[in-house]
Amino acid sequence: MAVFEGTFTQTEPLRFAVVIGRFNDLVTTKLLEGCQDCLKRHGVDVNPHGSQVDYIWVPGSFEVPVVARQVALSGRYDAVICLGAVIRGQTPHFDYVSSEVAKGVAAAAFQTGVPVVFGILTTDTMQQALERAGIKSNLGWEYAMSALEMASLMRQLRSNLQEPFSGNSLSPASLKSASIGELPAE
Ligand code: INI
Repeated sequence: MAVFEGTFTQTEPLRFAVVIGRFNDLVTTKLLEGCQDCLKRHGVDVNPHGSQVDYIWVPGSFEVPVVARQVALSGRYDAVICLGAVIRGQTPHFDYVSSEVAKGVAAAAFQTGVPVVFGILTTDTMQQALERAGIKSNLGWEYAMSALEMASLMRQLRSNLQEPFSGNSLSPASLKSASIGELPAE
């Protein structure tokens, strides 16, 4: 048997998409800076004109999941990092926005098989958001660490895990369309 764990080295082949909500950009630009700092210090070329990271801006956190899903489906990225800030004091529909975004980000990862990092700050006040985006610590750094780890882990799993039924070429797509009764015996 084996133990699989993501690493933070050998980042040269990794490709990331960062989806950023413009709403509360005082906070989200700081999260992005923390995220880029982390990626850069782990050897990733964060230049938007380079080959490793693409940046996609959307109006607000609510729009993040649909775009995260779309970029994940492209097959171009090892991980997608979602950045946003939903602040309770600013909206009566805080609970709707934050829960929809959380569900949407989780669904984007689950439906595509690509790690999608939940980097959406949900706080009661702007002060709390700023504290988490650079004043005390910068959670953008932690989100980038999760993306690096998951990107590396998924690559390892793809290259190490064997097809469940040797001799058969059952892809995840064919498994999805096959009924249980049609699966070959081991
Ligand atoms: N978007 C955020 O990212 N954070 C918020 O706190 C927020 N507030 O307060 O409403 C917010 N609203 C915009 C929302 O994300 C959508 O962009 C908008 O509803 C259009 O669909």
